[in-house]
Amino acid sequence: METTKDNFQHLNNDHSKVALVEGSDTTTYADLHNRINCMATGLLGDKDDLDEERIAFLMPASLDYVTMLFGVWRAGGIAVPLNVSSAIPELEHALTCAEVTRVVANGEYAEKIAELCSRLNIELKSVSDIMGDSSGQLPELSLNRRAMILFTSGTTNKPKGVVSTHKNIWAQITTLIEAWSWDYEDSIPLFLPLHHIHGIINVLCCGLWAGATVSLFPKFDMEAILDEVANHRYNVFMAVPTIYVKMIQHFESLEDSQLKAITDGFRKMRLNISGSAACPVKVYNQWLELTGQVLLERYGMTEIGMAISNPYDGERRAGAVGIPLPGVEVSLFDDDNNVITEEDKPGEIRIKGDNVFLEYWGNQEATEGSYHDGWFCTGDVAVKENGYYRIMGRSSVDIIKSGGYKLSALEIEGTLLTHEDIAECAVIGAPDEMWGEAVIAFIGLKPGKTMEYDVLKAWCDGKMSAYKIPKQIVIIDALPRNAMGKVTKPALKEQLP
Ligand code: MCA
Ligand code: AMP
Repeated sequence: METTKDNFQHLNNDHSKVALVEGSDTTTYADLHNRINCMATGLLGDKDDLDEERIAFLMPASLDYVTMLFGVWRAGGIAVPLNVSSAIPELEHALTCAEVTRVVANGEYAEKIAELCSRLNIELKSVSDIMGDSSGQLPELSLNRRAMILFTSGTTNKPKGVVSTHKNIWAQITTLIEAWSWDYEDSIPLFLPLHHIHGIINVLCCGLWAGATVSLFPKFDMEAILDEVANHRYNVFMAVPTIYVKMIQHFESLEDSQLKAITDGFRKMRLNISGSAACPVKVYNQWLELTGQVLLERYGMTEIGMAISNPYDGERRAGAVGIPLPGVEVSLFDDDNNVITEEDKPGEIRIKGDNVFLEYWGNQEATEGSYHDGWFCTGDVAVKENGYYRIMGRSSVDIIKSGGYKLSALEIEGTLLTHEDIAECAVIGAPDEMWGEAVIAFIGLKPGKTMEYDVLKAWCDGKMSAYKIPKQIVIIDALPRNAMGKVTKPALKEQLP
């Protein structure tokens, strides 16, 4: 039986290299390994195996987060990392959808979720409550076991729980280790949210698999991170396009000497990667001019990890996402489900491989609906040009990508419709230089009602994560609808102010 025991070879008793940096604290691979085993032992209590118990944790990037993720894995549980910036209704959906039985959180995060856990009858503990004093016997796990549930928005109202097995995670990591030449000497900052593949797999897991050093930041603290870049602390950098746009804007405010120190820090790196959303050619060119780095753009999705990437060695083409990663099968299909073999003809990207997720938790209908003839259907449309894939957009207008986050227009509409003055609404993503797309809500009010943007924004607070709150509202008499009564969102895009 293939088991998980050979994964993460550097996480062992004798490895004295620094695995994690958090402020002025460092943790070696050996210490991290021992801490993870103590956590796994504490989670097990008197059981031999957690048998896929769903254990959620609500914490930003930290030693505790890493201990929880790997501790749950080693004890045979399913890790459910929660979004630290979620509003309570969003956390409630995640906990109930994944049928979570235990939540782990410390300090302010424990306070935030305590009432909810008590209402849902879910045990809430801190890391120190659970951590065992020493490491006990841990189970041997087949690679086919379920390992993680991440939530992703789609063309349904509420986010779905994407279940990945240990084998999926293994495949998602090892393809990137090979394709991007991850190395023991690598050093990378991690400032992305840790409830998505980008931060969890591409940065944290790849870094620890390679034996590299990962520096943890609870959020994108631009000045602190750029200080470390100027000190030549890192040789690999991974971010969403919005972060590159923010840094380029920030550079304009710097003195020449400060700017030179930072751009030299980037220039000396071996790799800068952009992904999670389309990287505008303008940003690719600005980054090249400022830092000498040719951004490597890649394409992925929560359900599949990374699938297509520009090459590490070879031409990195602006505006394109490159070629299939090792072990990942990629094809384009037309509307009649025929494979497109010729170049320059757009079609839906479909994927096969060990990287592809197992199922949506508790939602067999959605799982079956996302496959066709054994191919996972991404809903993204691409074209192949001179051997490289270029993403053209998505087949659904109801999916918005903002700041690298995938948002469901339907979910935001569902919340807005609970406002007592709103009769109807439609949410769209409008092109935006900073965020890729910005959330705009077209709102039809009940008779005699008025609405100020700031009042609605304050009302949304606590009901949805900040990045979902519309950036702008447009009050409209009646939404445009087709003969079937469905709102025609493309017509709304034309009415954008
Ligand atoms: C925040 N704000 C926004 C957005 N986000 N406004 C519009 N659109 C948004 N998306 C607003 C806040 O409400 C606030 O407004 C102000 O901007 C500052 O917010 P803050 O959170 O401090 O901003 P930030 O820290 O600068 O965050 C921007 C960020 C962050 C660093 C780009 O959004 C981020 O980490 N994004 C990465 C997401 C990610 O990892 N995605 C990967 C998933 P006000 O001042 O008015 O209150 S995709 C994935 O995993 C797949 C597999 C893949 O391919 O990678
Ligand atoms: P998520 O579901 O949050 O994992 O987001 C996955 C989606 O992000 C994909 O289906 C694409 O629509 C989008 N995406 C990821 N990388 C890129 C990229 N390099 N260019 C364009 N879109 C991307």
